[in-house]
Amino acid sequence: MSRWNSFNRREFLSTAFGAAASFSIVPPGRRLLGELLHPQSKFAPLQFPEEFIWGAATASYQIEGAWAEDGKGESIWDRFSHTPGKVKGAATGDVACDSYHRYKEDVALLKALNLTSYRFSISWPRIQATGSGDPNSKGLDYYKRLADALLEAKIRPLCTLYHWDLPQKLEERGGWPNRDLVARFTDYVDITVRALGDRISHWCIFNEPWVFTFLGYARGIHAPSRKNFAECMRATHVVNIAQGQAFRAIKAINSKLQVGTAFSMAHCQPATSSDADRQAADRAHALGNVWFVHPALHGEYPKAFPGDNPLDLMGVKSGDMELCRAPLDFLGINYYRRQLVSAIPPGAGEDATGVHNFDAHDGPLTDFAWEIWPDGFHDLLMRIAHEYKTTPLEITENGCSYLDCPDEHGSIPDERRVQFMRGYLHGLGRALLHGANVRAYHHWSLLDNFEWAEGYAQRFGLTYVDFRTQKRTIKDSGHWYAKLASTGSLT
Ligand code: IFM
Repeated sequence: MSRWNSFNRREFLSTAFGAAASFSIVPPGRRLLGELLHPQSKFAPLQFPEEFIWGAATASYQIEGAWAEDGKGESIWDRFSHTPGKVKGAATGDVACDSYHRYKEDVALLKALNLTSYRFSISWPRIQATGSGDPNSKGLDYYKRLADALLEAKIRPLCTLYHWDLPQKLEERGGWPNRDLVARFTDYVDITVRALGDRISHWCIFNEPWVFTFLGYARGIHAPSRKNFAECMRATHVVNIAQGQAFRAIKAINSKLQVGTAFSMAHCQPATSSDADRQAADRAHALGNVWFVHPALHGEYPKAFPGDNPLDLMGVKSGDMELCRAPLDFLGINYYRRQLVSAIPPGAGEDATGVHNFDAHDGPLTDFAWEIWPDGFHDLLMRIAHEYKTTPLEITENGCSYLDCPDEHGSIPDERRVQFMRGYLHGLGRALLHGANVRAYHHWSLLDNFEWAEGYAQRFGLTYVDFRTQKRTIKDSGHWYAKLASTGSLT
């Protein structure tokens, strides 16, 4: 077991009051705590706890490239991006940031940024080209080398087992709506964790299960590009069972391994104060935020439909909910957006929830037109901390896309990203003060990279990547974040 075990066992912010107590305030004119909690003072300097973990995140398909190298099979994202018309600018992840070959350079970047955690993902078709059968040792060796380089640099590897690159062959056998995927996925997880569990102690089973089921199977704007609500709902149930079974498979290998999932979450705010909109916002929270949390922690689906949840449509069988149960060691939260929610008459498809939710646009917008509203982050964290009291939280992603380029000196002055981070980290800091048990923050992303259907048209990196030369340059925001990571002082 790696040296990170002692790190894991540290008492971070074990209770709500402990969190507040260990969270000290830089004395700007010796303000009182009450004064700091006052909304007027929310941008006062804050000191994060010494043990707080600062990190950055990426994902295999978005950075690795080497799409057909060393025995890697085709994934649904290879197929999607190679299909004309699916991705902006006909972009693909064939090369992306070429991190498969440049991972040492990327670990050096993390080190230069003073980060102590790196969230990355494993490409399933690198380990099993067709999604089943014997492992590809070259694929496993790549991730061993990456994990070793991180440990050498004293950076905690936080590894996601599935960040959307399903082996294409499994999609051809029905994809996530097919219950057979549970056994296939559990087998892949077992192989991978047996090979890497001596080096990697922290695991995320899935990245954003809502996103890959709904955008992939209901809306068709992500791979595998299907548009069928019933299939999507079945996929959500299969993913929930797979999460439970993968959790047990990992714990059977080593019960000390720390296992969670990175869930996409938005702050769901009723569009008006009417009862109908409030109830709709609760349903949006149930389906969009905790549809994959509640079955794991409580063995049941949260109420997301005006009538009963459509368990038959989802293919729920007797005994399934016990399979979904998994006492996750932490909840990963990927937070980007606030949504306004209003009630509509329930219809078919996604409308069956009787919810109309849309991105709020009251605050300033990033270059991706996503609203900047740090209070939403604070409020969502407080809600999750309240609803799932005892489970520690890690921010597994948060970030923004700005298209700033190198200036005449070769620097990337991305002041807007600095302001974004300052705002969101204040929101996070206030959540800690208010008792939320959050122990880590990972910025999305370490590098500008392949942004799914947007191709390379969005830049989320702390590091600028020139995709013609693969030259990496730390942006001004990266330098700012490096200082925060080394001091814990948010000024
Ligand atoms: O790039 C994605 C990532 O893969 C999952 N979370 C959101 C990011 C920004 O869209």
